[in-house]
Amino acid sequence: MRTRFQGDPHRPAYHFLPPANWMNDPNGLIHWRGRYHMFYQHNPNGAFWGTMHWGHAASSDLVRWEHLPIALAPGPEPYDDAGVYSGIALDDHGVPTIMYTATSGPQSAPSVALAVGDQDLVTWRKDERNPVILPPPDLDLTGFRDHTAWREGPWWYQLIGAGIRGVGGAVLLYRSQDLRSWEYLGPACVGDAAESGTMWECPDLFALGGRHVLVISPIPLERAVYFTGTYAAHRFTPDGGFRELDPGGSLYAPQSFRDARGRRIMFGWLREERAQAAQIAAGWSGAMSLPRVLSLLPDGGLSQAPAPEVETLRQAHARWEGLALPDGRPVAPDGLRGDRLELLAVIDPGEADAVGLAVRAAPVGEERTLLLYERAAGRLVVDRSRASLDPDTARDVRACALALAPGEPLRLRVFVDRSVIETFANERACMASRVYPTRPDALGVELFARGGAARLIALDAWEMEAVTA
Ligand code: DQQ
Repeated sequence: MRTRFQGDPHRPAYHFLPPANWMNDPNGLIHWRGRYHMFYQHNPNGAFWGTMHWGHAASSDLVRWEHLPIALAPGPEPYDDAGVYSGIALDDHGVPTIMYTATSGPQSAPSVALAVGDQDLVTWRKDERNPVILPPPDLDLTGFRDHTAWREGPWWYQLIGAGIRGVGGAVLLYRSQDLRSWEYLGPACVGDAAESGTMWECPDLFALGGRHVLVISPIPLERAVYFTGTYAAHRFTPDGGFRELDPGGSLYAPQSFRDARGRRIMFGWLREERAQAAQIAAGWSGAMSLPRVLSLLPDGGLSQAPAPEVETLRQAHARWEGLALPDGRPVAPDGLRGDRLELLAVIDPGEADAVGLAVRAAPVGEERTLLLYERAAGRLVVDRSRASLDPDTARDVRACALALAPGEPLRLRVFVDRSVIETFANERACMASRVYPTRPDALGVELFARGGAARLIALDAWEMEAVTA
């Protein structure tokens, strides 16, 4: 595989991805006996969605992963012969247990199935009682799949993502004492289709900072969002409307878990944003976000920070301080180039309307991706309008809210990993996007200010270790 993908200019070098072929949702994230395990939706038959299996990898540091054998495959029993869809891994009193959406037949009829693993989480045995849950017959559902679960005393509780026809997305609540026989308790939360979509994929519910957070990937929004709220008496009551988790264009179907240190860590699938033919020709599709540690901000929003372990990938370092950023004249820090970088820029926006960074920039700007803070709009923008000369790649402008307080510098932390640009700003804004420059010299980094002069306080840049094959 090393030879096969060597020289592929788009294949990420330090964002997790399988040895080859298709990957989508992270599944069954669990910290088990000192190792992190990541399972993922995987098609071993090509770089396109289909014949869903569970791929598997393990790591002791969240960033260097060992690929392990495929954990779950469809069949041979009919209940999951159409695919082993997304799910979770649980510690059932020391017994590693997977719950997943089993799909069957040409219509991919969904149910819930269970498998039990060995202590290394390498081999899995499906339960004879499968399927253990069928969709509730009294609801007219547009979808029924994906899981999140937790324990309360003797009870396991589980939410399943769903859509109620003519109403909206929903999460359906179940409980069990043995993970095999489940009681349906009704919807724990139902959305309005016009606001939050017709079906909620990949629900994830967890307590954080004294609140509860419900993350969903609604159809047809094509991006993950979250509600904060209260979970009590079998109901999740949102504090208000949903907020954006990562509007960068790529991140979908995230899942989180609590590690042994009590951290709430999330990974999300970074979808390709180029033509399917290009994905198939490349022989791989999909990457995982960096591990993000979640916390709650004073305003109730979610803060996502790269796990400190990511810093262990840092190699050669350079630093620049105190550079003037004149209006409209980009500044290229001497010698700074690359497609495998971490950049940490602290910028005083001064009088400028907008300040930021260009990455994956070709010499005279034929291709480049901009990450910029726009003061008046109070937003962080990823501008891909000139990211690539290839018209079959995403070339749009995406934004998320970011208002700097008076005197607060912009702190942009940007991870450039070939086709992945993952940006974190001021501990409260976060966007992951995919870019596919065609020019081999699209390696430049520039700092810029528009509509007034600004000042770079400091820029740290690291080359990042290549850890994927
Ligand atoms: N992907 C899985 C589903 C889930 C969707 C199937 C989200 O379980 O709803 O591959 O990307």
